[in-house]
Amino acid sequence: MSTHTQRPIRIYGVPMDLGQNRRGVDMGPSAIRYAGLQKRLERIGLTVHDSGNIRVPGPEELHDDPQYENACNAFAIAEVCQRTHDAMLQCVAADERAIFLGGDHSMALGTVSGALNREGRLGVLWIDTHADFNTPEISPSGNVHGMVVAALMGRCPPPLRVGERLLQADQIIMIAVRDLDPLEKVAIREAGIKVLTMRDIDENGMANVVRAALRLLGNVTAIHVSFDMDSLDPTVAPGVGTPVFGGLTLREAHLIMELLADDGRVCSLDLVEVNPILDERNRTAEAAVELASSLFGQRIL
Ligand SMILES: [Mn+2]
Repeated sequence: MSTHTQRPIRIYGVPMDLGQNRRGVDMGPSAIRYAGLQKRLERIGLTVHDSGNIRVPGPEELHDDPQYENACNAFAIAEVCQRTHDAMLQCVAADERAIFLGGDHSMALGTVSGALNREGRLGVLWIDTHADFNTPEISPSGNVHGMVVAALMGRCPPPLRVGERLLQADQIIMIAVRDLDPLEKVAIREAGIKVLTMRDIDENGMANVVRAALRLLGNVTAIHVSFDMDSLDPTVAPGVGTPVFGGLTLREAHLIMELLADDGRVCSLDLVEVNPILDERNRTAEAAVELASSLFGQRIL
């Protein structure tokens, strides 16, 4: 097996804001590129290609679109996610690693469903304040970015199915969760998904939490990291649509990435929910770039 760490990296933007109701997150890919993502990765010796953005319609174009009850823009989101899925399949076919820049988290329906086609068995690390495990039946908001994991497991109605493979409960570990809706909490317990919460991090320390996650994913050959920037505390990442205090410090987030880099199995990364309108001088996008460079091999010493 050629080591993961020498394979080139392909970047795509998914400027989608259809999965939630605050404007601005569609500018996330520009903000992260402006913060110097490609240069930072090249500086650590990586070959990086940027393929530009996946085509995403603006909400203004969707006035006449059919709507699914309590899953806003489900049809349009699914179309974008199908294109995102196809882009990920190309990365898989070329044996490239991939970074997808959001956009809101609903785009992960495309990235993860595509990554499930990697050779061997895929594991997913979902690093997020929220579990994104609602379904249209139980979602308080109807926002699809809060349903992605349920959709990936085949628990959402047909518009929210992309690709042929479903994610299994033992293929995903959630880290840094601290804000669940009441019925979502019940659903996630019943589904048997392993959730490593902020309390686990407080009690055991981040290094032990990440090592536990990697042990639980011991039988996977490739790992997709879905990093929601709202997992960071709003004092370090203010530019997100749903800030919740009590989040990760920048160092805790770096440590996740550094330990994953040492592990060597990471094949793809989502960086989602950067909202430049709500940000302060692009610091959330800059944090995203720093974290990506740690994940792909930047070392302090
Ligand atoms: Mn999320």
